[in-house]
Amino acid sequence: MGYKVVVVGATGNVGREMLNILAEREFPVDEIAVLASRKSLGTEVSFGDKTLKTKDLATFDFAGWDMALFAVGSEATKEYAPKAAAAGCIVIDNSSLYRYDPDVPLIVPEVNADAIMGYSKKNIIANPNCSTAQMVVALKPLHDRAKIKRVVVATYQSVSGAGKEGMDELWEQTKAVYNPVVDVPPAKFSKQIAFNVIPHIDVFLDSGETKEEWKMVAETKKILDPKIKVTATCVRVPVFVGHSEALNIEFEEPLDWQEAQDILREAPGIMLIDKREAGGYVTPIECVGEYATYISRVREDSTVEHGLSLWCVSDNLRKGAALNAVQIAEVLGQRVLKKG
Ligand code: 11C
Repeated sequence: MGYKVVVVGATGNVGREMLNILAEREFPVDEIAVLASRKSLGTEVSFGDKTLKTKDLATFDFAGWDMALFAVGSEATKEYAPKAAAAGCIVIDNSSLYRYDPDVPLIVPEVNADAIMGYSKKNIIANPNCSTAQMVVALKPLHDRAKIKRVVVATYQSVSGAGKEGMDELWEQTKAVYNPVVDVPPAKFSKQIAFNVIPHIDVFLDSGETKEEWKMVAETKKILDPKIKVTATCVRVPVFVGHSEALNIEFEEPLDWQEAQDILREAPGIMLIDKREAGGYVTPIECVGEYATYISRVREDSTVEHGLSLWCVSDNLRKGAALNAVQIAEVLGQRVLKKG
């Protein structure tokens, strides 16, 4: 016996990946419903070797469904997630709406799967921001060994984080650079993204940080340890899929780079590719379609007492969103619903 699963926002980048990953990982599905907003209604999506027609989110009755994986914006989530949860369907939400709610667990299964039992307060579980998910997977095993005090992170985030429109803008602008009669002005991004980098993701806050930077701080504290200090600079780069991060980590206790490599090699969800030679590291294009968080360039940072620097890359649509949501569904199945 398996689960009755709903995917909400099934025609978007993340919704489609959720369906791919549910099928790839042979999640025990008895029945699946794929929902979309009215403008995408009737669009067909693939689930394994099946083709499914989307149904209307606005009129769907969530009663009798076990879980709903939401991959829509905060506005639609605000309207429909409480309805699903009230109908007894457990929501796994990829938006930022519930992440900071103390009554909603924010889960990265490799880091804090035990927090899942908190789902019952609202029948909702939150999925973190993509840039946080891969970072905490990398930090967790090192924190367990040597206690992290502070993290300085700079991100190099792909345009797929901004949805299909972001990907289209990079594609059209890149072509237009070679065709002077075509002009593709910035729309989704605030400046030209083709052949450029933009130090701005999500809205600006009064502090001068962007919300993306704030999310990395707040979510790391909630998922991993509220004592860890994080400062982030989040940058959009002209890459279609795969977020990269340069991390500088300060520990309470000594930890040399060889031991850190050994720890990371064994840690769940991590693939260490770290040869100190040309090409002995992972770049975003190589992680597309993969599950792992890749770590490379582990080295000592001698500017602080106990410091390491490293490079961390992952598929933002997978570990950063859809894969993590499906992993949460798996934990929910194993620990709570116990049907599969
Ligand atoms: C980006 N990280 O790359 C964002 C996308 O809070 O779930 C995901 C935003 C979020 O633009």
